Amino acid sequence: MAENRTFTMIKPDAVENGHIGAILEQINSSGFRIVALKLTQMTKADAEQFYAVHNERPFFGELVEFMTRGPIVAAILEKENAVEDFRTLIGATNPEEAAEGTIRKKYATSIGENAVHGSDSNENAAIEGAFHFAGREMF
Ligand code: FUP
Repeated sequence: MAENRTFTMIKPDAVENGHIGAILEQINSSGFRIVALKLTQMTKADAEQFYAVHNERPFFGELVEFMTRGPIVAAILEKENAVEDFRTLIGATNPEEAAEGTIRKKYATSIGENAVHGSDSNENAAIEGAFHFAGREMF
């Protein structure tokens, strides 16, 4: 995947709370182009693989439970400096520490249920995008 792309998920909490439209609008109006997009639901095995880096952490079980409890919106986004700029747009992992106006500040309810995911490196953006999308689903 190109270096100007990142991967995001609108997580089950934000989908349940009706925030898909508002979050996509904020992403678009912040200069990101949607390259791939779908409503989907992760299986337990999917979530365990996606978050394998966290599998020793105390919150791993809850994280897998949460991420599989309902549909998510998966998307690949394109913009110059996409990974870093998208992390700025979503704000800190813990919404209490997230800057005013960020997506997590506005829509997240807790550190565990924090509304959106954003890749933390170009390498992980490529891995995570390929996890959710086939080549012919990316534009
Ligand atoms: P981020 O890169 O901001 O998504 O944060 P991390 O990769 O550190 O964490 C991934 C997910 O694990 C978070 F979105 C929510 C969950 N998590 C917790 O539930 N508790 C924590 O203390 C840290 C992370």
